[in-house]
Amino acid sequence: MINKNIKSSAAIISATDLKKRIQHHLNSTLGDRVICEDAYKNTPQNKQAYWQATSLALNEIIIDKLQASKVQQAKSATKSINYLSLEYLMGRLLSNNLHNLNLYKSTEKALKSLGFDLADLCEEGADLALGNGGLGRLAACFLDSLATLDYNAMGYGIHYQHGLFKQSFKDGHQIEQPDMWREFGSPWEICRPEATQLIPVYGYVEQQAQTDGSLTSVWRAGKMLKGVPWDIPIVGYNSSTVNALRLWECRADSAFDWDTLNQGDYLQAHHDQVNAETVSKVLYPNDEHDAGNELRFIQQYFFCACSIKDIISRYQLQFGPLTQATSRNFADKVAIQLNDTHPTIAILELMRVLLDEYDFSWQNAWQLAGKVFSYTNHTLLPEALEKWSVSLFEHVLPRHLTILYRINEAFLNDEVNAMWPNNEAMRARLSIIEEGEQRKVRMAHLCVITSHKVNGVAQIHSDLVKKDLFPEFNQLWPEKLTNVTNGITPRRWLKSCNPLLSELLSKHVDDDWAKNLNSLSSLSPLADNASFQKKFMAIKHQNKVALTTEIKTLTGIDVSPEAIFDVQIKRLHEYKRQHLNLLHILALYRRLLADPDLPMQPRVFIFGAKAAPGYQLAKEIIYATNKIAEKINNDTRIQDKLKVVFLPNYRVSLAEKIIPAADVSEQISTAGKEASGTGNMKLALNGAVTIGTLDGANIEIAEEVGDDNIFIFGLTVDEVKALDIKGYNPYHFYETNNEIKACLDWLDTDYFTPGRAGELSSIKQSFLEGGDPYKVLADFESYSDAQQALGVAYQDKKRWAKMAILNTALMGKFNSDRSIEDYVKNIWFLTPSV
Ligand code: CBF
Repeated sequence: MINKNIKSSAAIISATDLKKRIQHHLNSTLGDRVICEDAYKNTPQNKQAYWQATSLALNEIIIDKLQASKVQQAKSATKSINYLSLEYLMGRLLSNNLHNLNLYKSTEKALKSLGFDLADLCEEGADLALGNGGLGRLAACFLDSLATLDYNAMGYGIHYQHGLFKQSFKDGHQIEQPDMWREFGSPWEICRPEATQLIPVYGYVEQQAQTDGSLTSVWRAGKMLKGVPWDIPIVGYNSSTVNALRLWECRADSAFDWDTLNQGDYLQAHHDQVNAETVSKVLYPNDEHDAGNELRFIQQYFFCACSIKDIISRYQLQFGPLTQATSRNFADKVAIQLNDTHPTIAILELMRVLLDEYDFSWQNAWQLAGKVFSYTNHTLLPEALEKWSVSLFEHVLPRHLTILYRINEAFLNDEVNAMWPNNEAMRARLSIIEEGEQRKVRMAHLCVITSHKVNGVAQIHSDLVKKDLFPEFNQLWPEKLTNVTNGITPRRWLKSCNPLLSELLSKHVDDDWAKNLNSLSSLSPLADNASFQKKFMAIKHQNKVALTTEIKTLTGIDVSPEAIFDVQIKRLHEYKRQHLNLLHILALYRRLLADPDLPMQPRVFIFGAKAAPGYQLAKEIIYATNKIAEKINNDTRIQDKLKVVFLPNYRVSLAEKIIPAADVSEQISTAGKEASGTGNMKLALNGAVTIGTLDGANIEIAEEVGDDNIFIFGLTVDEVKALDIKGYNPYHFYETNNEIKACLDWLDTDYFTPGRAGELSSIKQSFLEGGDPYKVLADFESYSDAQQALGVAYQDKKRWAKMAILNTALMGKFNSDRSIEDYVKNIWFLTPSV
């Protein structure tokens, strides 16, 4: 009864054919790299070669589909969405692509006949970790959905030589090492030298007199960069479409300065090239804004400029010259989404190109920009809202700055003045330029002023964007600010990462749930069914056993699959409050030491998180967690009732192993701080029960699964605000709650760091002297109570199974296909090209 609708490649590509293709790549493309004798079969070298050959064989099939999609998209002349994002957290591609093409089974068979296990080979691929966290992973899920739904889409980003750093622990401390995802190339990429772009930068602006007496600004650039595109095919699930993610690599315009080389100065001759290459060298390992960093600013400009030129040339190739007369058609055929403010310069670049290279009038250029651009806001945190100094703009992009000034002038004089006549305070508040000792450009203001739509990423977040972040803009343009709740692709986050559960679901759901995730709701009546509960929980148990082995391999720690697997996996940040979790672990440990027979279900607390290298307190929280884990895990007095595991190098592929095995999902940010979260959706979809605050998408998850199937605790957004207004005093909790006091004081001792008292004190200080900006102490008691209730619920096997099943069954809303359809209907106005 399952997957009746799959229109797959499997029908045309058999295991025998795949085997031939794999062998061909082993023998010719890879230059016969394999050692055939049986004794060498499973060496790392051979496994790498087989992984590569399998990926190459698959990519060949994918590229055929990519070409066919291009033809189809041209034929249907559909509007395209161009997604501009500085980050794409793609993870590994082999398993996902095989699932999306419905070729997993036949490839498994082909490899088996060659003596290899496909699941094992999938482990060989490096993660494409070209992003930091939620924002980059969201972009990856959206690309999957766009191709699945047959929309004409292109993702644009940077071809970083090094993605997000690799994390290891040395004596508990985070160590960062460079990520080498494509040291020897990647089988998924296609270089497109024919689409190379030249990008001017630096220099000065000259006023040139025209024959009619007017003055025109002419940019005399100081340097040229070369953008070389690499395409990664994006395969739709059970669809005919393969789109591309186009990543720009930066090179020097000319490889050598031959004059200098001839004079014998070899190093100087390489100088320009090295400079240019640094632009796409490394992803900035920070969720937040790197203010004042020229290289980051050039990264943003470089990829925006390459992408805008590429969008225009792709348009012209298909629809003919772009002129003022055809500009309406351009707006009908092209939409550009700005993923956060990182690609804001694309607005200025489009304006510049239209004005300076296509002879558009100001009015026409501005109108066109408004029609094509829309912007997604992903955070309210002030430190993450980008502001670049005017002097940096002037130095790097002098022509763009003149355009920006003109946009601002028109906005203030026409729109602001019409609504708030002669109101200087309002002009200052809404201006794109922030005045002060150092004048700054507010990138978000430029985005909001230009875009026809601005969206937040969960209902509460979008409401706060309207109410707190941009209330005046909302007053000016009440239709502009809107919501699109985030989503996740069920292909990667269930079908591919949890094969056992997928199989069970497919047996009971009369539809292709990996596409129509809402159809899982038909499982709801089975939530009480004893036999279904047994099967569902047996799979959870099997996944936990598998994770147990992984934990042992990665950390040497033994954990029992009978314990509750309680998971917090996300970037390390104070607002996400990994330290609230840690404080509760300390409290549990104390309670167990006081009464080793305390009746409680054994718990394994599992963390995965990278801290930005410059974020000291985040790194100290990692260190403290590791040190506390060491002590707890080796304390025989507590009879293995408590274990703490910090898995190193958290990334997409590790998430794919943790999520299917999780019982509990920790979503414990301070209310109002997490815009949406998407890990919450992935974990719930795989049957983990959430313990969380009324923040971000947790609120919508609670609405879907019902109050009985989630553990909500803590202050609400309004209560957090009220506390701030009243004046929050963390000492009150320290002084009145004995458990909090004892746990915090423990951090000052050398109990967890023998002979080195005080090493963990900074966390306590952040709560007390630091003012506890994220209200950890205020929420502790309520969190601890919710944890207690959760522990009790887990012991009731039937109750827990029901909760877990309902979480899986009721996640339909969080399919990223639904998010994409929301964008399509309200923002992009696309039609499918098939
Ligand atoms: O919208 C996707 C995600 O973006 C962030 O990660 C971000 O970088 N601003 C937010 O922190 C998440 O809440 C959000 O889910």
